Amino acid sequence: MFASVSPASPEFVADGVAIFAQVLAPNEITTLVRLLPENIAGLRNLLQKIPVVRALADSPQLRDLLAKLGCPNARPVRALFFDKNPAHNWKGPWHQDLTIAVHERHETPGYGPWSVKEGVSHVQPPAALLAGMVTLRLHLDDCDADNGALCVQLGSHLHGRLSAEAIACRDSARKLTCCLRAGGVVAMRPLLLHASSPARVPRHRRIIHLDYSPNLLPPPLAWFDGTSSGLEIAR
Ligand SMILES: O=C(O)CCC(=O)C(=O)O
Repeated sequence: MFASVSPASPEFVADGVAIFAQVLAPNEITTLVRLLPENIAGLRNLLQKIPVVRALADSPQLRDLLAKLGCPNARPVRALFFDKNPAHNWKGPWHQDLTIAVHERHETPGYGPWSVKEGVSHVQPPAALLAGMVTLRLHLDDCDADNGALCVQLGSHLHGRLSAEAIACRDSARKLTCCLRAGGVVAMRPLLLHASSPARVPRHRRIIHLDYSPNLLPPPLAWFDGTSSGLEIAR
């Protein structure tokens, strides 16, 4: 069930994160900003709601990044929008991204617990599936340590799924604060521990978060990925 992968850069393999500058052009950022709601903390299911995001997720520029990361066959499986702004200046504690969106709930060994978010079934898959996934975070605004940049614990993705106790013990790990200009992209493994603080100087910090996987789910489970059945990513 798990696809074979090409070699990624040694830094991405070891750290679980890589930063790319100037991936989106200013006109692409303007288009995306116009399509996104103005004053919310976040939005789910962008692959289904915003066709421009669906097209961008499979665009040559993002496919090129995925190839550099050693994931040339990964397909978009989920898209989220995060914004910190003066009305929604939130923080995220240290965590790993453990949940995927699926077309329909089917009890499957190794998959659980289940939840429903905005009417869509979500589940925690086996850590091996998460380990093969990659997330691209597309930055629509400049982001520095003052406006709630994401902080990651380098190499933490190599330890699999971590318990709450293990996460609490890891605070001395090597960290990176992901500061970058609008148009840049942070690539990371979902199992990488990450957190972010409220902005000290609140202003927009808009990010489109795209999850990719090279793998199919065990049938009848299928990704909720904006295709009719989720099975199309097998091509
Ligand atoms: O964008 C952030 O600051 C945190 C996002 C987050 O919690 C996540 O990707 O799981």
